[in-house]
Amino acid sequence: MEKVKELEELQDLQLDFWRQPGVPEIPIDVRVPFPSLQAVKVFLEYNNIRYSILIHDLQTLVDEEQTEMIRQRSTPKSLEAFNYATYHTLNEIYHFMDLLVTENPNLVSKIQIGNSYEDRPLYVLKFSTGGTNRPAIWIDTGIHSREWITQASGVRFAKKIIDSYGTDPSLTSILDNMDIFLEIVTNPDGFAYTHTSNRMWRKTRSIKAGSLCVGVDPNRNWDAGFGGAGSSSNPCSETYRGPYAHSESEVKAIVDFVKTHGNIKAFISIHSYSQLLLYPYGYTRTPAADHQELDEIAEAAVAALSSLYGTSYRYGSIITTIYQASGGTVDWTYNQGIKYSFTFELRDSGHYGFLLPAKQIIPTADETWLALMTIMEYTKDHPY
Ligand code: 0X9
Ligand code: ZN
Repeated sequence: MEKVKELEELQDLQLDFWRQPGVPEIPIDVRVPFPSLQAVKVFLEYNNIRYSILIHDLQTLVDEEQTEMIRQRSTPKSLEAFNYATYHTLNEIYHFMDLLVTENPNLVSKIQIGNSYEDRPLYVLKFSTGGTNRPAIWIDTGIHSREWITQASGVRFAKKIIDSYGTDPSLTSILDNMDIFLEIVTNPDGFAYTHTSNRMWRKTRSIKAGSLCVGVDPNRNWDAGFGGAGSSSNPCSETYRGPYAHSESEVKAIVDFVKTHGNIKAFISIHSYSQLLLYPYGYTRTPAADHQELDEIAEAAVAALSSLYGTSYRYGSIITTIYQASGGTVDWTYNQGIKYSFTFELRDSGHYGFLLPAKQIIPTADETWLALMTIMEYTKDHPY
């Protein structure tokens, strides 16, 4: 573990840590550019570090994913014709949102909470059956742009909400008492870039004076232990925290929204991969005041998730379950008083990683939905 951290510091090898060094239960996954391959092998063997190769040729997988997306592409004129079993571009997801709103005007509306660094609109779907400023649940997907299974699942969640209202008593009761806000493409600049230029782009696309490197890790940019261990001050790092807390407009838009709304009771931020359900804290080992309760909810949510296809999830606080991460989303929301703050790492557990085959979109979203329902139902039944 300590040794691998040395590898991380060797910037000229251009390594991309898909999974950072952390707890011993979770392996470290790293993407190695071809020219660095020999050096990395020598390093691992010299230090007696065991390793195996998960993906021999990443470009082949990326190319296959692209071919399949193009083959499945269509411009649906109604939600009925929308294909949930393929990955979509930014514009296709924007189109989906418009169909959803047009066909369900009494249940869902689209609000804009700000603009991205490159001036794309930051859209949030608001599911509401009325009332004013009802207690609310927030769900975001895609804050890390390369985690495509999350935006694809977000699309599916939106459809689930619409289909479940009036048919599923539990979701119906939730929406009769609370609003749900869903931001599907939380990092649109990064997402567009994963489609046009670099499938493995994680960060925002903001430009820093004095550095050639682009982007900030939007899951290190929040004002919760900002600047602490488990985040980087180096603009070239994949975990670069940014020049100051909330420097990224994509983050600031959510911060402003949460503060202005003032009545958000559950906040769920969705990432991939590793199959985890996590709660605060990530920046400190001090347990959250509600640790016990959050742990019980997580246990129940993970059980519900597994009930569908047997997918196994681990759960716990961020710092004890994966690694220390400072400036993360849900640490900030928790410190703002949103007790039910959770973050997911969806499928898989390290076979395809970020390149999860499109065949797994529907099963992943559907099992995750059961965990979301558990958290939302609990939130509704435990007002605070
Ligand atoms: O390092 C991260 O930001 C998260 N892992 S990821 O591979 N999605 O980048 C883990 C940090 C804390 N966990 C979450 N907020 N999900
Ligand atoms: Zn992530």
